[in-house]
Amino acid sequence: MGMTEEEKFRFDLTGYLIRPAILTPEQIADIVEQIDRIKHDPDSLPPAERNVPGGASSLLIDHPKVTEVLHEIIGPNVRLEGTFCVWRQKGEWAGDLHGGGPQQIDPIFGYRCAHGRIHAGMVRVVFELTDVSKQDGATHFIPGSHKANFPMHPDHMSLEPGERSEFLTSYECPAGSAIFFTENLCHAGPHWQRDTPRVAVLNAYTHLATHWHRPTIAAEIMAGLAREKQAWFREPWIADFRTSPATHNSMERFLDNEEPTVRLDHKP
Ligand SMILES: O=C(O)CCC(=O)C(=O)O
Ligand SMILES: [Fe+2]
Repeated sequence: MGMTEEEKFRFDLTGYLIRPAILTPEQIADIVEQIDRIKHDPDSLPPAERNVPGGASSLLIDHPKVTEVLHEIIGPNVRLEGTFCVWRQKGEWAGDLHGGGPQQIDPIFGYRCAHGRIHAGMVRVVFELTDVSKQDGATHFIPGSHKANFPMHPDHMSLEPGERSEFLTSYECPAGSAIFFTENLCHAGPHWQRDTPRVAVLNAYTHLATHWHRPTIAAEIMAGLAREKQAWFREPWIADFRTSPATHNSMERFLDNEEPTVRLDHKP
């Protein structure tokens, strides 16, 4: 159980890590089918499954091969605070290189390692649901940039062919793989190159004390999740000092209570 020493070395050195083929072919097929319908025929799905993390994709919330990594690189208290799925056609893209350098995404979400332990404030987990090759245009990284001591240099920030940093890299992996990266790593979702779509789910996990993304999950999606899954979206606080000893905002406490998840009724 847990990460291997080699995985920890790799994640700390580069800022990302791939766990290949953690999903079964049946799980992959069910989630691809759900995302196809979300993007192309949402009315064919019950309301609770019309977006991630509902329906078949809910197994990604707390997949054991993901949870054990998060507990090593974020800590024992983790929340899932944002998720989206993509059906990315050739030529579509998510955006330019961002992150990396000394300022980090924000110090409270920063990457650090102390006393042999990694403390990554926010970790993105990409679940690739098709086989991906290095040329396809999946998420690209500048390895090591999560620990860079100088701001990202403009010469290394282009995604244009022929102008790319020699350090810019991507990955190849079989369908059903999880790619973990700290949001402090300089990364991008470049133009998709393949004739067949990129089908993926991208989750953002953080420390229980913090909240980067404003919640956007629809109330009917959340209501359709099992209580153990909802627990990943509990409110961001650590201790309630009205009791003695203080009450800890643990998963177990959430499961023993009727308390709702984070508020979902915000207007943009
Ligand atoms: O779409 C991608 O490949 C990456 C998107 C991104 O920047 C992120 O998930 O933080
Ligand atoms: Fe990003």
